[in-house]
Amino acid sequence: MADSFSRRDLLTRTVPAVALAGTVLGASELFAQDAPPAGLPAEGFKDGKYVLPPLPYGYDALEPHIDAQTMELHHSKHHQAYVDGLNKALVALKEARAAKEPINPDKLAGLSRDVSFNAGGHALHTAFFSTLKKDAGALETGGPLGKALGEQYDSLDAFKAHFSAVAAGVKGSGWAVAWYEPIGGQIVITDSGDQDNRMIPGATPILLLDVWEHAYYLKYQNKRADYIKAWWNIVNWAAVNDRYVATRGKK
Ligand code: MN3
Repeated sequence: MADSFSRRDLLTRTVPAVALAGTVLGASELFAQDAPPAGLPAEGFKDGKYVLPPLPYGYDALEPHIDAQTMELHHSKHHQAYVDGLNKALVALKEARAAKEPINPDKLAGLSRDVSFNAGGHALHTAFFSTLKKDAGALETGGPLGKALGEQYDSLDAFKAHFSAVAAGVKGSGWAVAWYEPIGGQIVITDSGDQDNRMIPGATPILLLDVWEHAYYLKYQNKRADYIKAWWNIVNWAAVNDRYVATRGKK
């Protein structure tokens, strides 16, 4: 399982494309292609539908940094809900077209947002869970990602400080995401806005942190900064480096 998440051809590539696709009525045709636009790992879809990928570790594997109950709820309830919501919205859009009823703009807007929101949730959670591991070890500063961060942020510590500040500054629900932006070749950190807004079309998330309250509140309550600090202990840098190398190679 863990190996499959690091395979180049299975990496999440076009989350923004999914999000943007969800804003147009004809989006569901895109999802019928053999290769899903989300570039989700094979565990993320099956037989023309999106499915919940199993975690590559147990729910208690990230203790004490993230508790088992949070992991179980986050994966089996929250992530599952995004998968179900995405499938449901795509079917509803298809049925709306088939019915050939007068266009209801409010209904279409709602379904479009459902696709975008849930596709973002599915893709981001899949990538997030696949880049966590207890005792994963430090980033190799001489490796591809280590070198890039050193050149672009001066140091790994400076990058981490920047990323942590973005995560801490998320208003309401959202994510901090470090993207590889392919035109400028830069690693850019943004906050996601829920899980489908303020993304960078064409860019690939390589490191991401969910700061929705469901991701940490059972253990950390209002102390999001403590959660962010603890999370750095379980970043699977080898997996993050793999994501970076894979997407950079597609430039
Ligand atoms: Mn979440």
